[in-house]
Amino acid sequence: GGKLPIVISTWDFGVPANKEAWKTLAAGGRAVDAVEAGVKIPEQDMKNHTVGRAGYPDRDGFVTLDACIMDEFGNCGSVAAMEDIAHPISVARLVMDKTPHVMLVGDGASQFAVEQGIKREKLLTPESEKAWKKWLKKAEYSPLINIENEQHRPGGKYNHDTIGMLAIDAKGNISGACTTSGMAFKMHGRVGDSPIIGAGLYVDNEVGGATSTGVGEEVIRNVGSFLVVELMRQGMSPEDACKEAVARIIKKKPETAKKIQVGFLAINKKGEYGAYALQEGFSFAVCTADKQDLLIDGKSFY
Ligand code: SD4
Repeated sequence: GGKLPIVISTWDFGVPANKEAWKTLAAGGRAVDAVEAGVKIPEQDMKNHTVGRAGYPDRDGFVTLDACIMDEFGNCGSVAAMEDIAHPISVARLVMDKTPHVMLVGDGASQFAVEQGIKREKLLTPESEKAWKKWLKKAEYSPLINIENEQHRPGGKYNHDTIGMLAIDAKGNISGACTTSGMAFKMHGRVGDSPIIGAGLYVDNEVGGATSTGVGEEVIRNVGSFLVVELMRQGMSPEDACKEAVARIIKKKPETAKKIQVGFLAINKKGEYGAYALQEGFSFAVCTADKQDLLIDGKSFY
C-alpha cells in the first residue's frame, strides 16, 4: 500500500468500476465523486444481475435496489428497497446532499428520486424475468456460495454480488459506496447489509473504510464494516481486521457460516488494503497510478 490516490472494490466487476472512478481521482477530484461514478458502471451493466437495473427480482417479481454512500466528513446517504430507479447510488448521494435524513426506503425513495429529476422506469429485464420464472418452479431460497463471474470462472453463477468501493483521493480523504440488487429471490421488502451504514459500508476519515459482500443478514448481525474500521483504529492491518470480522460471524453462527459466503474489504488511512472471506473465491480489484490488479483469495490474478 501507500500510494495515493487509490481505489479498491469488490469482485471482478470492480476492475471496470475502478477504471471509471480513477478518472475522477486522477483529475484531483474528491473520493466521494469517484466512488459514485465508479459503482454506476455495474449498476448500468445489462449483464449484471446482482447490482442495479438488470438485477434479479425478489420472489414476487419486483426488482428492489439498495445502496449507500459515505464521505470523509461522516456525511452519509442511503436508499433501501427502492423500485423503478436505475441508479440507486445517485439517489443515496442526493439523500446525503439534499435532505436532512440518512435513509429513504421503498416508495418514498423512488418519489424523492423523481422529484430530483430522475426518470422512473421498469427495471425487470426479459432475462431477469425468465430467471425468476425458472426459480419459481422450485422456489427454493438457498444462496450460492460463489457466485462469481463467468468471465474468469467458467461455470460460475451469478446469484449475489454487491459492489462495495473504497477510495482515497489525492488529498488523502476517504469515501465509500455500496450498491446491490440484494439476494436474488429474497422476500419482498427484505433489506440486506448493503444500504446500512456500519454494516455494508463504513468510512472514518481518521482510520479507513470497509465494505462487505455476501449474505447480508450475517453482516448486519455483527455490524461488520463498522467493526472492521474500529479494529483498524486499534491497530490491526486491513486484512487482520477483515479476518477478525469473519471470525465473529463464524463464532456467532457456526453452522450458517459453513453454507454461505461473506467477504470484507478494507483500506486504512495509509492506503494499505486487505480482504478476507468466509469461503474461497472472493475477489477484489485495486487501482492506483501504477497498477490495475484483480486479487482472488489475496493472490494476483493477472
Ligand atoms: C445483501 N450483501 O443484500 C448483499 C448481497 C450480496 O454479494 O452481496 N452480495 O445481502
